[in-house]
Amino acid sequence: MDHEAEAHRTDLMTITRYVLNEQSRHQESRGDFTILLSHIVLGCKFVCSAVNKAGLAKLIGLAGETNVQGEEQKKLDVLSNEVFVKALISSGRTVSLKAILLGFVDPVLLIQLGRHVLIWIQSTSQCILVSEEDEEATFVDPSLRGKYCVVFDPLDGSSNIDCGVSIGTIFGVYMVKDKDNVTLDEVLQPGKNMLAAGYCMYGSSCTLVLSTGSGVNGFTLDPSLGEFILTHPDIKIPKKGKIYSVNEGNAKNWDGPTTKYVEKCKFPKDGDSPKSLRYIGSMVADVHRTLLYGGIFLYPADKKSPNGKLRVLYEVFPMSFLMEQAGGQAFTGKQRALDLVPTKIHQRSPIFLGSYDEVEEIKALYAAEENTA
Ligand code: AFP
Repeated sequence: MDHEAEAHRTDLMTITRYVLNEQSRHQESRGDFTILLSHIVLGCKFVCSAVNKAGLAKLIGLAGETNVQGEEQKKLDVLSNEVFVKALISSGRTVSLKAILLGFVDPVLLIQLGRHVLIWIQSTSQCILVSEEDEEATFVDPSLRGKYCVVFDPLDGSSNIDCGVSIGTIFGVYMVKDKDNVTLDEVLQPGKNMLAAGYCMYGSSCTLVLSTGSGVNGFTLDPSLGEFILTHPDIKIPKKGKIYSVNEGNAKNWDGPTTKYVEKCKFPKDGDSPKSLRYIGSMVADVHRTLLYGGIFLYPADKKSPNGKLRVLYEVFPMSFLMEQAGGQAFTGKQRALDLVPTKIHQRSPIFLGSYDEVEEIKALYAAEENTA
């Protein structure tokens, strides 16, 4: 890339311009997705700004603490949740939606629902909420239904907040099948039915990576403009990689194929060099590196957690969608991740995702184990 030329580029492709361009390719489109996305982007900008001043603004630490003025502190993940909930709500027809939504859910309760919140938001003012702690979905008035469902984790990797490590927001968007008959099944769909997915990483720069089903593009926030600018067009993951990324502290409880794969990364027998291990413990950051540099990210099942740790709807599916769109693969140990049909909104699944060839190796190890069983 010619960096000097880039620095003087005046024809800036902002994320909004990019999505509007995409929209113009679909004649039936009425701009609802663009509106929805602009609210997700706003949420990301707000969280980015809050993350950047977390220490200064006393946004780190436990929720429920009070500052010197006696005001209650909001922990960053609680604040992020609140911001996304409100940004998404306002992507509908704000006033009526708020009135209706608040009729169903007390706003304070809404903020306390926890970090993993699932939101359906329809551009014509319809909204259902489900939280990690609340197994039941909250449906808003059926007469106001629209067409999108958004699943998201507003601040993934939050155990890293207090030490300033990269964290992120993950989201996925579904289209409602039958807006006159909305049920939980709208999001209990295989990930391959997602319309769009992405993440925003709050790291040394703020990067939003998005796929609307035709490739993957990365946008970096220019703080002076307050705009996400296309900086990583048409991201393709390298076919092979030299990095593996896993919490090796769980190794004693892994199954055979995972153990064999990691052993091979460290002690290759085919004359290859050993792979490097990189593990941040923040899925957005680990997946972002994997997408750009190649390699594999794994959070396998183990004896203590037979379904792994990561949540299907708002961690596994969006990241698997992006990987496939970038030319990589995502596998659960049993099947293509995006073919999985979740039966619960907070379901977990083991996941192996990354470069095509690396995931092929894992698939072969699981197939071999199945054949010997
Ligand atoms: P936290 O949000 O609790 O920090 O968990 C982050 C996460 O869901 C995901 O972002 C990481 O990849 C994974 O968990 C890390 O899990 P381990 O700490 O068990 O390695």
